[in-house]
Amino acid sequence: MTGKINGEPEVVRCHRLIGAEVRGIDLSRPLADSAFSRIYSALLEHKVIFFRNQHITTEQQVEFARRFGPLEQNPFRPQREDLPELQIIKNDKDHPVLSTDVWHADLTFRQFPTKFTILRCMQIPEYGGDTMWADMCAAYEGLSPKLREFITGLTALHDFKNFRVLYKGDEAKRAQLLQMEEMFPNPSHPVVITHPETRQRVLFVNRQFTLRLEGMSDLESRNLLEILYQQASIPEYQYRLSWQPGTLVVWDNRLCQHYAVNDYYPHPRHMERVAVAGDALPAFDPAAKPVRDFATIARVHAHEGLH
Ligand SMILES: O=C(O)CCC(=O)C(=O)O
Ligand SMILES: [Fe+2]
Repeated sequence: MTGKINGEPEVVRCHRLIGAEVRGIDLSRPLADSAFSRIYSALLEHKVIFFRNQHITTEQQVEFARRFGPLEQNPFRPQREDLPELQIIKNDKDHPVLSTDVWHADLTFRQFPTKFTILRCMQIPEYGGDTMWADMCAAYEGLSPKLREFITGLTALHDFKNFRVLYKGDEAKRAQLLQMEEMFPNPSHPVVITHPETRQRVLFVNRQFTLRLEGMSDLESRNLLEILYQQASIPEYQYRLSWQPGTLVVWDNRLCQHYAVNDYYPHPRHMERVAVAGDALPAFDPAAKPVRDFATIARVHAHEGLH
């Protein structure tokens, strides 16, 4: 990186619960540790943060992403050969959206699901193509106390479900699928996790990758999961962003889920994506005290009886 070092960022809240804009930062220039640490705490506080007008190189995006931790590779997305940590999400007439239009946290079919995702817009479609995020702390806190108590301690199996369509066809494809199944045997994750840094409780099941609740019948699991999935669809818990080329977003997959709105086909939309590898997900800890009472607003909202 060259040029004048960045000053301190300005963080502008965009929503009561989730989403903030980081201003005054040019990611093509050096970023002091103090400025990065302000960005990192904004990420934990707002769950998803965005920067406008970052007309940077792919390498600069990767370099910025590495500040958040070691990067992971995504087994199901096209990558740049010389830079396997980079995934290219390019949709057009011949490449319809694959499964990003379902609420999810990234790669929960892994034993250690993705921690952070760093996504940058290269090309916007003629219209549409927004992305939405849902606050999964509010999703948890907005459940009735009885249901919160019931789901505490439950675990769920996860699977790369929708990506299985990539392996339809001949013998070779089936062999590849077997390999993927061996690489990603259905992990079991707590239904409610405690975020390792903020200590918030988070609802951690998602429609895209959760397979079933353990220790329950199929019918019970399906119906209870449906109630839990619906929490991500509550508008008050959501932030929706319209992209511009050069918009760069970072989110914490342990605090929120996302949904790429699929309303622009067949127009082209192009994004570059890098993700930070995760580690163990701590289960619900009854003694955990959120470092700040982030969730109060969600709880008050639920108690107003709106849902
Ligand atoms: O294309 C988008 O807006 C989001 C895609 C997505 O799900 C991801 O990058 O993890
Ligand atoms: Fe995703």
